[in-house]
Amino acid sequence: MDKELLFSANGSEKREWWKEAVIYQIYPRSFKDSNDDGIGDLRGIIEKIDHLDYLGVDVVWLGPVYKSPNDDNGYDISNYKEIHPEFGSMADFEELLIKLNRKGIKLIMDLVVNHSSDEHPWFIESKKSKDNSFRDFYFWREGVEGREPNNWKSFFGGSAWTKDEITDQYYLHLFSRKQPDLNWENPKVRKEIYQIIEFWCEKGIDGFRMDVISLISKPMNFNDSPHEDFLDTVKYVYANGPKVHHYIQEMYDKVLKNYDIMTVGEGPGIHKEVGLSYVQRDKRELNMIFHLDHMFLGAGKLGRIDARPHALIDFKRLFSDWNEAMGDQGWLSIFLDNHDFPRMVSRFGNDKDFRSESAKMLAILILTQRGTPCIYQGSEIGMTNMYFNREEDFRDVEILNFFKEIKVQGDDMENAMHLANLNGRDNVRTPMQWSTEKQAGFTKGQSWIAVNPNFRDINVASSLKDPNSILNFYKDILAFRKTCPTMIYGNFEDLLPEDEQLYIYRRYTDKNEFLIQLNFSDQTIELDDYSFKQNVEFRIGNYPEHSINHIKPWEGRVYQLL
Ligand code: TEU
Ligand code: CA
Repeated sequence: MDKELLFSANGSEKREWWKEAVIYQIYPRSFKDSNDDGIGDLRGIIEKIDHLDYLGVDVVWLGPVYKSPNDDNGYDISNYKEIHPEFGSMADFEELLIKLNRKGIKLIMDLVVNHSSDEHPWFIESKKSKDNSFRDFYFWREGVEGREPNNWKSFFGGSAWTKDEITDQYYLHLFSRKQPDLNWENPKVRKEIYQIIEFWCEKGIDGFRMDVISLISKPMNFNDSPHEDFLDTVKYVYANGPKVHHYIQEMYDKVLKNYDIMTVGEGPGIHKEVGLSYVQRDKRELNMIFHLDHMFLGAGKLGRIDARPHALIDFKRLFSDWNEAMGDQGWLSIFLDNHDFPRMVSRFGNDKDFRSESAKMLAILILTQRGTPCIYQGSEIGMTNMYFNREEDFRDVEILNFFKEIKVQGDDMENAMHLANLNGRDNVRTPMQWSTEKQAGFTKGQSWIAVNPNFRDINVASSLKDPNSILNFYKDILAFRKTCPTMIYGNFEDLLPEDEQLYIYRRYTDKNEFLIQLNFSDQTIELDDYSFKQNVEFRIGNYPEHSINHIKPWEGRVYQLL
């Protein structure tokens, strides 16, 4: 069938390459080490382009590779136009881009401009004096009665303000104290940032994942947050600020509109009432957003670090609500893990008794929902969370600060370790597991972070040899999605919203209809109540056999209605 015709779906929707693409997220530090210093790098990624090509992904989201003191592993940038020597050179970057493009794979970069590193020259200047020309590149405020300017808390624990002795004022950092927030109110800051965007677009990259873009506009009165719950403070004080859309539209007008690029905003605090405002078609802002509502499901009073199990009904309702919020005007990227959240098969599947089945079933979910799927490195082989036995094995600033707070408060360190292992970010930063060689073939040096000992059973090399591996299932379902415009442009409807174990939904246009059935339980479930009467054709599933009268534990399947 003619590609144009194939993808016109129900004809009303304009085709967009970034809607049809599947993104693969690389956390460069943990992907592949080429020079045996124990740290992943650009040449390591070049070595593994064939893996990406085999899988059939269309876009690589490359995590930050800029100069950085690595307080937050590259999300604290000290030079936006220089490649960190740990990752290689600008020539390595340009070679990676060319070689990806030769395989028809695009590359988007991580744009981290809500904050810089405190080692960025801008901040080094800014802190020197109150009348320094870079002073208002950041937010500096007087303390109040010897205390911080307000009650804002950092995502990484403690106050969001740190006092600097040189000028005896506090500066704002919503993340670590080494990540001072940039003052977007200052047109000079915005001008510098648009220039950085242009610099990378001129290199030929294909877009940006915009880090915490929802936080760039602060309420300039800096009043105390009235919210007890930190996540409410994020939603209603830090995020969706008064000028956030003005800034993004200016960014679009000044630079984004000049390139055929993909822009995906990461949006802590973006809730479904405001989601469309960032991505509305023809609104000169972003193509799509990663909302985080499902990732914060079950978050306790300490935020997501003490997330409790959540009900499938709540998970399903979120997907339906967000589909409704986007309608045919907006667009999402669909994901179930990334470098900030536990491994998807551990969090949403059953990584003990049904690891392979549930990993494949979750792949069906992210590849049949309405939105641009994003696969995080290692999910394609069903990598799992890891248990770190010792405090010193953790690497993530968020966790290390959490442990410090627990100790200061004299709280239960054992429980803190349990929570860190359950919900911490180090889980998803263990090295990509390439083979059964030492350190999973990631490095011949000493890896910067422990390798998951289950690499002997879970690795790319073994997966390639197994036609029923998770990897080969991802390859198959990615290929299926490419032949199926309804999975991209079709409408979505949850057919069983109140069921506690089953997720059954349809994707449809005026020409085609697909039924997706997912069993989020360890039980086989009879389907006589839900079995459909129409004739159906089985398209893909994660078990060798299937029956329309029952669905097995963690079974997922896609039928086309005839
Ligand atoms: O994460 C910001 C964000 O969405 C947080 O909620 C995130 O989940 C983090 O774990 C705090 O709980 C982005 C990046 O993805 C993250 O890696 C960075 O640490 C952070 O911004 C600061 O740049
Ligand atoms: Ca290296």
